[in-house]
Amino acid sequence: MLRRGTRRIMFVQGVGGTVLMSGNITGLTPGAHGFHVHELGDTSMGCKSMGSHYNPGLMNHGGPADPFRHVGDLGNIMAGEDGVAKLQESDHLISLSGPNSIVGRGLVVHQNRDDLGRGGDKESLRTGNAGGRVACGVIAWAA
Ligand SMILES: [Cu+2]
Ligand SMILES: [Zn+2]
Repeated sequence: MLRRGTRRIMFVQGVGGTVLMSGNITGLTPGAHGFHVHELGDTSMGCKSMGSHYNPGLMNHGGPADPFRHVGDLGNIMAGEDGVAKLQESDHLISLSGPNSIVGRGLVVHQNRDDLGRGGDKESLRTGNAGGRVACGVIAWAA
């Protein structure tokens, strides 16, 4: 769950293991914003203390459809002219239990578009050149 004001994202895991993500994030600039699970659910220094992309397999950065990627690489969310990103996505790699569990980790929205590892530079293979962190929350159990 990512919560800041009215922002809240729910993660639900289906029978086959696929995790469904749904919810709205408000107050963004229009356009694409990198969207990742980071390794730490630590907000002691705001979004900065959430560490790097969650990457238990020690892979390069990629996009959600890539066979090799950080577990936390969820691609981009798209905010409309009203600054609202309506999220309705699923992912097969993140999990709510087991070795790829995202519970207790950080969910981060970035300032810029994630280039999904195709930027052609070193930073692209680390962070997707998504820039600063504009919103974040700790993924936690909810009723
Ligand atoms: Cu990130
Ligand atoms: Zn990544």
